[in-house]
Amino acid sequence: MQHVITSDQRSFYQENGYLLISNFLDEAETTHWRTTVDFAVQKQRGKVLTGQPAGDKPNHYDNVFLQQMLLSRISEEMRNLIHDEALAKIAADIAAIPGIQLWHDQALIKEPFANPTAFHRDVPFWSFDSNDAISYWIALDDATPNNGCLHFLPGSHKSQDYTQTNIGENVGEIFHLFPELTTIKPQPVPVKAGDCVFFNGMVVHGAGANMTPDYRRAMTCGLMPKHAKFNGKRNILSENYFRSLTIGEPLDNYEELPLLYQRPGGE
Ligand SMILES: O=C(O)CCC(=O)C(=O)O
Ligand SMILES: [Fe+2]
Repeated sequence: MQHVITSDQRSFYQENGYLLISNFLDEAETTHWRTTVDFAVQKQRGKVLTGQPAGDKPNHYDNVFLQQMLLSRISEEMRNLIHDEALAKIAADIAAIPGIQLWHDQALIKEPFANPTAFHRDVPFWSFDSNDAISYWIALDDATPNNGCLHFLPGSHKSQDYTQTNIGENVGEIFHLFPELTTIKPQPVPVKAGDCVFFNGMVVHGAGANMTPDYRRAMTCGLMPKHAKFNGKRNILSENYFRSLTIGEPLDNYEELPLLYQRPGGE
């Protein structure tokens, strides 16, 4: 795993809201991540991936990708990968924040001929408002504009409008709520398996359709700046924890939202 982040990379991230690190994982690590994700996905779904094309499910969203969430809670191997302090430190270095808690992990698998992922921001779905959340998206297969690589709107992470938009049937829905975004040229980010894209939770991003008969697999994690404040949304919080919270309270329950990295000397 590539550990060293240069100041140029940090500046690119701060300016654009995303950063591609090519060859983030070496070949053996990539194989290990892919095997671990496949295994955990099968365990959670109770069945193997059969190569069946998308388009057979009644709900549009279910034909965008198979979304297998919180795999680190059901697989020890997955937990070891996701809870790796070195990985969380890289994210903290890129985002320039002192501490990181795990918001969620998820495998996002575009099945053959899957629908596109509509442009959206992630943070508006989550239980805190912040411009410092960072996600990583590790490619387990090569991804290109042909099979649904990510596309970003550079600079769109600087907004503090946390209004939620759908990941629905219309790729461009968000542009109707935020017409100013139409002036930004979307940037496709093709990747090889083992590459990693780090991106700000407020950057607008989406992915194209999978126009191929193969899977496009990725493992992603949403990371929360340590002790971000509860905004009243439930999202992935357990019902008990959700009910115990008042708006504005720091999300400091490490059983629900594990502390992955804390900079030495940070409070
Ligand atoms: O993989 C995709 O199609 C979308 C990824 C995404 O929206 C995310 O990881 O937040
Ligand atoms: Fe997203």
